[in-house]
Amino acid sequence: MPRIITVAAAQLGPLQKADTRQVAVERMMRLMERAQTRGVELVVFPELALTTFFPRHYHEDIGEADGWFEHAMPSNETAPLFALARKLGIAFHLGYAELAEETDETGSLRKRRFNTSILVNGRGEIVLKYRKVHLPGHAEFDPKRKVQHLEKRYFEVGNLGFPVIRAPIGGLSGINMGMMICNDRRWPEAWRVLGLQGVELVTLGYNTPSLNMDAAGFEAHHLRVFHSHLSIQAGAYQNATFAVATAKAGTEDGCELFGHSIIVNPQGEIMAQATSWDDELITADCDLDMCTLGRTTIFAFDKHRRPETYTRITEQIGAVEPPVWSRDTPTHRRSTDLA
Ligand code: CDV
Repeated sequence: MPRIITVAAAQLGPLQKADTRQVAVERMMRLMERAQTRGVELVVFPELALTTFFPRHYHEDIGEADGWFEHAMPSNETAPLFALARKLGIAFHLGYAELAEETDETGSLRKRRFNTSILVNGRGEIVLKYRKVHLPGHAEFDPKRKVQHLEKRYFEVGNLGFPVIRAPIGGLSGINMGMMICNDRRWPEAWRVLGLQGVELVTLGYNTPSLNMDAAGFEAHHLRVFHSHLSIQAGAYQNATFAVATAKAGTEDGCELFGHSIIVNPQGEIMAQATSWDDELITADCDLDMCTLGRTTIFAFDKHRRPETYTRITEQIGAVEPPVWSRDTPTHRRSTDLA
Protein backbone atom coordinates (compact mmCIF):
# COMPACT_ATOMS: atom_id res chain seq x y z
CA MET A 1 0.00 0.00 0.00
CA PRO A 2 1.75 3.27 -1.04
CA ARG A 3 2.02 5.89 1.72
CA ILE A 4 0.95 9.04 -0.10
CA ILE A 5 -0.06 12.32 1.54
CA THR A 6 -1.21 15.43 -0.31
CA VAL A 7 0.30 18.53 1.27
CA ALA A 8 0.06 22.27 0.67
CA ALA A 9 2.19 25.29 1.42
CA ALA A 10 -0.32 28.07 2.12
CA GLN A 11 1.76 31.16 1.44
CA LEU A 12 0.41 34.40 2.90
CA GLY A 13 0.80 37.77 1.28
CA PRO A 14 1.71 40.70 3.52
CA LEU A 15 0.01 41.46 6.84
CA GLN A 16 0.28 45.09 7.84
CA LYS A 17 0.80 46.39 11.38
CA ALA A 18 -2.86 47.45 11.58
CA ASP A 19 -4.24 44.10 10.37
CA THR A 20 -6.06 42.19 13.09
CA ARG A 21 -5.83 38.45 13.85
CA GLN A 22 -9.32 38.13 12.32
CA VAL A 23 -7.96 39.38 8.95
CA ALA A 24 -5.16 36.81 9.02
CA VAL A 25 -7.39 33.95 10.16
CA GLU A 26 -10.03 34.74 7.50
CA ARG A 27 -7.35 34.56 4.80
CA MET A 28 -5.99 31.30 6.17
CA MET A 29 -9.48 29.82 6.21
CA ARG A 30 -9.99 30.73 2.53
CA LEU A 31 -6.71 28.96 1.72
CA MET A 32 -7.77 25.93 3.75
CA GLU A 33 -11.07 25.74 1.86
CA ARG A 34 -9.20 25.95 -1.43
CA ALA A 35 -6.89 23.19 -0.15
CA GLN A 36 -9.86 20.93 0.48
CA THR A 37 -11.00 21.23 -3.15
CA ARG A 38 -7.57 19.91 -4.17
CA GLY A 39 -7.66 16.91 -1.82
CA VAL A 40 -5.05 18.34 0.55
CA GLU A 41 -4.60 16.57 3.90
CA LEU A 42 -2.01 18.89 5.52
CA VAL A 43 -1.70 22.67 5.11
CA VAL A 44 1.43 24.54 6.21
CA PHE A 45 1.13 28.23 7.15
CA PRO A 46 4.11 30.62 7.63
CA GLU A 47 6.12 31.71 10.67
CA LEU A 48 4.28 34.27 12.89
CA ALA A 49 1.28 33.86 10.59
CA LEU A 50 -1.24 35.79 12.69
CA THR A 51 0.41 39.23 12.57
CA THR A 52 2.87 41.32 10.66
CA PHE A 53 6.49 40.28 11.29
CA PHE A 54 6.55 42.41 14.45
CA PRO A 55 10.24 41.89 15.42
CA ARG A 56 10.95 44.71 12.96
CA HIS A 57 9.19 47.07 15.42
CA TYR A 58 11.03 48.27 18.53
CA HIS A 59 9.33 48.41 21.92
CA GLU A 60 11.48 49.80 24.70
CA ASP A 61 9.44 47.93 27.30
CA ILE A 62 9.13 44.29 26.21
CA GLY A 63 5.81 44.03 28.03
CA GLU A 64 4.41 46.56 25.53
CA ALA A 65 4.94 43.94 22.81
CA ASP A 66 2.66 41.43 24.55
CA GLY A 67 -0.16 42.39 22.18
CA TRP A 68 1.70 40.57 19.40
CA PHE A 69 1.67 37.31 21.38
CA GLU A 70 -0.94 34.55 21.78
CA HIS A 71 -1.76 33.85 25.41
CA ALA A 72 -3.67 30.66 24.57
CA MET A 73 -3.87 28.29 21.59
CA PRO A 74 -6.49 27.98 20.31
CA SER A 75 -7.49 31.54 21.23
CA ASN A 76 -10.84 33.23 20.52
CA GLU A 77 -9.38 34.54 17.26
CA THR A 78 -7.85 31.26 16.07
CA ALA A 79 -10.73 29.00 17.18
CA PRO A 80 -12.51 29.37 13.78
CA LEU A 81 -9.40 28.00 12.01
CA PHE A 82 -9.33 24.98 14.33
CA ALA A 83 -13.09 24.50 13.79
CA LEU A 84 -12.72 24.62 10.00
CA ALA A 85 -9.82 22.15 10.12
CA ARG A 86 -12.00 19.79 12.17
CA LYS A 87 -14.93 20.21 9.77
CA LEU A 88 -12.76 19.51 6.71
CA GLY A 89 -10.56 16.92 8.43
CA ILE A 90 -7.42 18.82 7.40
CA ALA A 91 -4.26 18.94 9.51
CA PHE A 92 -2.29 22.18 9.68
CA HIS A 93 1.00 23.74 10.81
CA LEU A 94 0.70 27.22 12.32
CA GLY A 95 3.45 29.63 13.37
CA TYR A 96 2.73 32.21 16.09
CA ALA A 97 4.29 34.19 18.93
CA GLU A 98 3.67 32.29 22.17
CA LEU A 99 3.41 33.84 25.63
CA ALA A 100 3.61 31.08 28.22
CA GLU A 101 3.49 31.19 32.01
CA GLU A 102 6.17 28.58 32.66
CA THR A 103 8.98 27.66 35.05
CA ASP A 104 12.48 28.39 33.77
CA GLU A 105 15.77 26.52 34.36
CA THR A 106 16.07 28.13 37.83
CA GLY A 107 12.62 26.88 38.81
CA SER A 108 10.91 30.28 38.82
CA LEU A 109 7.50 30.64 37.27
CA ARG A 110 7.43 33.59 34.89
CA LYS A 111 6.23 34.91 31.55
CA ARG A 112 8.19 33.31 28.73
CA ARG A 113 8.04 34.31 25.08
CA PHE A 114 8.81 31.97 22.18
CA ASN A 115 8.60 31.95 18.39
CA THR A 116 6.50 28.80 18.13
CA SER A 117 4.85 26.47 15.66
CA ILE A 118 2.29 23.74 16.24
CA LEU A 119 1.10 20.79 14.21
CA VAL A 120 -2.64 20.27 14.55
CA ASN A 121 -4.30 17.07 13.31
CA GLY A 122 -7.56 16.86 11.35
CA ARG A 123 -9.47 16.52 14.64
CA GLY A 124 -8.16 19.87 15.85
CA GLU A 125 -5.75 18.33 18.38
CA ILE A 126 -2.22 19.73 18.81
CA VAL A 127 0.12 16.79 18.19
CA LEU A 128 3.49 18.59 18.16
CA LYS A 129 4.89 21.90 19.35
CA TYR A 130 8.26 23.39 18.39
CA ARG A 131 9.94 26.59 19.64
CA LYS A 132 12.47 28.29 17.37
CA VAL A 133 16.07 27.56 18.33
CA HIS A 134 18.11 29.71 15.90
CA LEU A 135 16.95 33.25 16.62
CA PRO A 136 18.53 35.73 14.18
CA GLY A 137 18.94 39.45 14.68
CA HIS A 138 19.72 41.44 17.81
CA ALA A 139 18.32 42.33 21.22
CA GLU A 140 18.84 46.10 21.33
CA PHE A 141 17.76 48.86 18.92
CA ASP A 142 20.42 49.09 16.20
CA PRO A 143 20.65 52.60 14.71
CA LYS A 144 22.80 51.34 11.80
CA ARG A 145 19.97 49.22 10.42
CA LYS A 146 17.22 50.51 8.12
CA VAL A 147 14.93 47.80 9.47
CA GLN A 148 15.25 46.25 12.91
CA HIS A 149 15.24 42.47 13.46
CA LEU A 150 14.59 42.11 17.19
CA GLU A 151 13.91 38.38 17.54
CA LYS A 152 16.64 38.16 20.19
CA ARG A 153 14.79 40.85 22.16
CA TYR A 154 11.32 39.35 22.04
CA PHE A 155 11.96 35.61 22.15
CA GLU A 156 13.89 33.13 24.27
CA VAL A 157 15.78 30.33 22.55
CA GLY A 158 13.39 27.40 22.11
CA ASN A 159 13.61 24.85 24.93
CA LEU A 160 12.03 21.85 23.22
CA GLY A 161 14.93 20.82 20.98
CA PHE A 162 13.91 19.49 17.55
CA PRO A 163 11.22 16.91 18.37
CA VAL A 164 9.80 14.39 15.90
CA ILE A 165 6.48 12.63 16.46
CA ARG A 166 4.88 9.75 14.59
CA ALA A 167 1.29 10.83 14.17
CA PRO A 168 -1.67 9.85 12.01
CA ILE A 169 -2.13 12.63 9.44
CA GLY A 170 -4.65 12.57 6.61
CA GLY A 171 -5.33 9.00 5.48
CA LEU A 172 -2.05 7.63 6.87
CA SER A 173 -1.81 5.84 10.19
CA GLY A 174 1.61 7.28 11.01
CA ILE A 175 4.03 9.85 9.56
CA ASN A 176 7.27 10.93 11.26
CA MET A 177 6.71 14.68 11.49
CA GLY A 178 9.21 17.38 12.49
CA MET A 179 9.26 21.16 12.40
CA MET A 180 11.62 24.10 12.01
CA ILE A 181 11.10 27.84 11.91
CA CYS A 182 12.67 30.13 9.32
CA ASN A 183 16.35 30.68 10.19
CA ASP A 184 16.62 27.07 11.46
CA ARG A 185 16.48 25.91 7.83
CA ARG A 186 19.98 27.31 7.23
CA TRP A 187 21.54 25.10 9.94
CA PRO A 188 22.46 21.53 8.89
CA GLU A 189 22.60 20.51 12.56
CA ALA A 190 18.85 21.14 12.88
CA TRP A 191 18.06 18.96 9.86
CA ARG A 192 20.34 16.20 11.09
CA VAL A 193 18.77 16.10 14.55
CA LEU A 194 15.41 15.61 12.82
CA GLY A 195 16.96 13.08 10.41
CA LEU A 196 18.34 11.08 13.36
CA GLN A 197 14.74 10.63 14.53
CA GLY A 198 13.68 9.23 11.15
CA VAL A 199 11.74 12.31 10.08
CA GLU A 200 9.76 11.85 6.85
CA LEU A 201 8.12 15.26 6.54
CA VAL A 202 9.53 18.56 7.81
CA THR A 203 7.19 21.54 7.92
CA LEU A 204 8.52 25.07 8.29
CA GLY A 205 7.40 28.65 7.92
CA TYR A 206 9.51 31.73 7.20
CA ASN A 207 9.58 35.53 6.92
CA THR A 208 12.68 36.49 4.96
CA PRO A 209 13.40 40.01 3.71
CA SER A 210 14.41 40.37 0.05
CA LEU A 211 17.41 42.40 1.14
CA ASN A 212 20.11 41.65 3.68
CA MET A 213 19.33 44.20 6.39
CA ASP A 214 22.47 43.64 8.44
CA ALA A 215 24.27 46.51 6.66
CA ALA A 216 27.45 44.47 7.01
CA GLY A 217 28.44 44.05 3.35
CA PHE A 218 27.07 43.52 -0.14
CA GLU A 219 24.83 40.54 -0.91
CA ALA A 220 23.33 40.30 -4.40
CA HIS A 221 19.50 40.15 -4.33
CA HIS A 222 19.16 36.95 -6.32
CA LEU A 223 21.21 35.06 -3.75
CA ARG A 224 18.56 35.54 -1.06
CA VAL A 225 16.12 33.06 -2.64
CA PHE A 226 18.97 30.83 -3.78
CA HIS A 227 20.29 30.44 -0.23
CA SER A 228 16.84 29.66 1.12
CA HIS A 229 16.17 26.98 -1.49
CA LEU A 230 19.71 25.62 -1.30
CA SER A 231 19.35 25.07 2.46
CA ILE A 232 15.96 23.37 2.22
CA GLN A 233 16.87 21.20 -0.76
CA ALA A 234 20.16 20.12 0.86
CA GLY A 235 18.49 19.46 4.22
CA ALA A 236 15.78 17.33 2.63
CA TYR A 237 18.24 15.36 0.47
CA GLN A 238 20.82 14.74 3.19
CA ASN A 239 18.16 13.50 5.60
CA ALA A 240 15.96 11.67 3.06
CA THR A 241 12.83 13.63 3.97
CA PHE A 242 10.11 15.68 2.35
CA ALA A 243 9.93 19.36 3.32
CA VAL A 244 7.19 21.95 3.02
CA ALA A 245 8.53 25.50 3.40
CA THR A 246 5.98 28.31 3.49
CA ALA A 247 6.71 32.02 3.27
CA LYS A 248 5.01 35.23 4.22
CA ALA A 249 5.54 37.35 1.11
CA GLY A 250 5.24 40.83 -0.35
CA THR A 251 5.64 44.29 1.13
CA GLU A 252 4.80 44.32 4.82
CA ASP A 253 5.03 47.64 6.68
CA GLY A 254 7.28 48.88 3.83
CA CYS A 255 9.61 45.87 4.10
CA GLU A 256 9.72 43.35 1.26
CA LEU A 257 9.61 39.59 2.00
CA PHE A 258 10.57 37.30 -0.86
CA GLY A 259 8.02 34.46 -0.85
CA HIS A 260 9.12 31.57 -3.10
CA SER A 261 7.51 28.89 -0.89
CA ILE A 262 8.49 25.37 -1.96
CA ILE A 263 7.72 21.69 -1.46
CA VAL A 264 10.79 19.47 -1.76
CA ASN A 265 11.19 15.68 -2.06
CA PRO A 266 13.89 13.47 -0.48
CA GLN A 267 16.02 13.76 -3.62
CA GLY A 268 16.21 17.49 -2.96
CA GLU A 269 14.02 18.31 -5.97
CA ILE A 270 11.47 21.12 -5.89
CA MET A 271 8.04 19.57 -6.52
CA ALA A 272 6.07 22.85 -6.35
CA GLN A 273 6.97 26.52 -6.00
CA ALA A 274 4.92 29.67 -5.37
CA THR A 275 5.21 32.32 -8.04
CA SER A 276 3.23 35.20 -6.52
CA TRP A 277 4.07 37.34 -3.49
CA ASP A 278 0.50 37.02 -2.24
CA ASP A 279 -1.85 34.45 -0.69
CA GLU A 280 -1.15 31.36 -2.77
CA LEU A 281 -1.62 27.62 -2.37
CA ILE A 282 0.87 25.17 -3.84
CA THR A 283 0.36 21.43 -3.47
CA ALA A 284 2.14 18.13 -4.00
CA ASP A 285 1.49 14.43 -3.56
CA CYS A 286 4.25 13.06 -1.35
CA ASP A 287 4.96 9.33 -1.59
CA LEU A 288 6.67 8.77 1.74
CA ASP A 289 8.22 5.52 0.53
CA MET A 290 10.58 7.77 -1.45
CA CYS A 291 12.37 8.38 1.87
CA THR A 292 13.57 4.77 1.93
CA LEU A 293 16.15 4.96 -0.87
CA GLY A 294 18.28 7.69 0.71
CA ARG A 295 18.06 6.33 4.22
CA THR A 296 19.03 2.78 3.23
CA THR A 297 21.89 3.73 0.87
CA ILE A 298 23.98 6.94 0.87
CA PHE A 299 22.45 8.25 4.08
CA ALA A 300 22.08 4.97 5.98
CA PHE A 301 23.14 6.73 9.18
CA ASP A 302 23.66 3.55 11.20
CA LYS A 303 26.21 2.27 8.64
CA HIS A 304 28.09 5.40 7.63
CA ARG A 305 27.95 8.15 10.28
CA ARG A 306 31.14 8.73 12.28
CA PRO A 307 30.03 10.76 15.32
CA GLU A 308 33.42 10.30 17.03
CA THR A 309 34.84 12.70 14.43
CA TYR A 310 32.06 15.28 14.83
CA THR A 311 32.69 16.24 18.48
CA ARG A 312 33.43 19.87 17.58
CA ILE A 313 29.83 20.24 16.46
CA THR A 314 28.48 19.90 19.99
CA GLU A 315 31.51 20.97 22.04
CA GLN A 316 32.34 24.22 20.25
CA ILE A 317 30.14 27.17 19.24
CA GLY A 318 32.22 29.69 17.24
CA ALA A 319 34.97 28.82 14.74
CA VAL A 320 38.54 28.66 16.04
CA GLU A 321 41.54 29.49 13.89
CA PRO A 322 43.60 26.48 12.79
CA PRO A 323 47.30 26.22 13.73
CA VAL A 324 49.66 27.93 11.32
CA TRP A 325 51.66 25.36 9.42
CA SER A 326 55.39 25.09 9.96
CA ARG A 327 57.84 22.32 9.21
CA ASP A 328 57.38 21.14 12.82
CA THR A 329 53.60 20.87 12.64
CA PRO A 330 52.65 17.22 13.11
CA THR A 331 50.87 15.98 10.00
CA HIS A 332 48.84 13.54 12.10
CA ARG A 333 47.06 16.27 14.06
CA ARG A 334 43.46 15.23 14.61
CA SER A 335 40.60 17.62 13.87
CA THR A 336 38.95 16.52 17.14
CA ASP A 337 41.82 17.96 19.23
CA LEU A 338 40.03 21.03 20.49
CA ALA A 339 42.10 24.20 20.67
N1 CDV B 1 12.60 35.21 10.42
C1 CDV B 1 13.86 34.81 10.17
O1 CDV B 1 14.38 33.94 10.84
N2 CDV B 1 14.51 35.42 9.15
C2 CDV B 1 15.87 35.19 8.81
C3 CDV B 1 16.47 36.42 8.17
C4 CDV B 1 16.62 37.51 9.15
C5 CDV B 1 17.83 36.15 7.58
C6 CDV B 1 16.04 34.03 7.84
O2 CDV B 1 16.93 33.21 8.07
O3 CDV B 1 15.35 33.96 6.82
